Amino acid sequence: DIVGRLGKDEQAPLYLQVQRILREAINNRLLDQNEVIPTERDLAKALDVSRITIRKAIDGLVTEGLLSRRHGARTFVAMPVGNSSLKLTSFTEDMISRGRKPHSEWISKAQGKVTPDEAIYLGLSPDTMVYRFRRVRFADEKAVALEYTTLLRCCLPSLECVTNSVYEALGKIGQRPVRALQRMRAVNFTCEQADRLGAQLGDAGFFIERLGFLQDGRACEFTRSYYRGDAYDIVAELNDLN
Ligand code: 16G
Repeated sequence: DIVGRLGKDEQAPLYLQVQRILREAINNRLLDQNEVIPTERDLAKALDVSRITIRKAIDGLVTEGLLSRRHGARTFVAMPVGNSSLKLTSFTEDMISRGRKPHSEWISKAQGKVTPDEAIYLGLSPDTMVYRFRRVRFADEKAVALEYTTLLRCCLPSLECVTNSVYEALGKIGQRPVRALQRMRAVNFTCEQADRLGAQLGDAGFFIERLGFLQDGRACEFTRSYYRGDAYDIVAELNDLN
């Protein structure tokens, strides 16, 4: 029984109240990932609102990526996209392994001398040349992450080598990072981040920084990623091997 109460004196429009109830049901695992949600008719009856209101609420949650209608007409609780373990994978690989279609929108692609910040993070001398990639990353047409990458220029012959996946381009010439240091923390999106991700100002997200190292020990990549909190999860495989 996922039905909560629609607040009689609540100011929010009914469809938003319905969304709140569905969100709570999903967060509290009353509805699990991949589970079919009750039909529009049943929800309308249980919550005593019109089917149009229910449909509007569900449409919104589908657009948000919380629900999915991919399997015919039935509506499911969507699986969050995320990396399947703390392996050194790329965004493209993460999404493909989740059965999602990765795609990027480029904000910019350029080269130049390192900034003081980049030089410090990557341990480089001030006149080292780097590439900079700024992208919004999508899974099945839904914006998942905003990503800023700085890469040592000597890792790739030209900017044009990168069309989709940076790691794929690096892998082709044996320059893919083999080890990385990663730091994650929670953030609330700024206006610009929210705009790029189709989210709201202040929405919760993951901020992940990755410093990638080549086989010879040199740092080659520094990436800052802002993942939508409602579209990504981080799953780690843990061993007690000592
Ligand atoms: C991931 C990495 C990022 C890397 C990118 C390459 C995290 C937190 N970050 O987003 O460091 O640059 O993948 O992706 O996982 P690509 O090969 O699809 O361009």
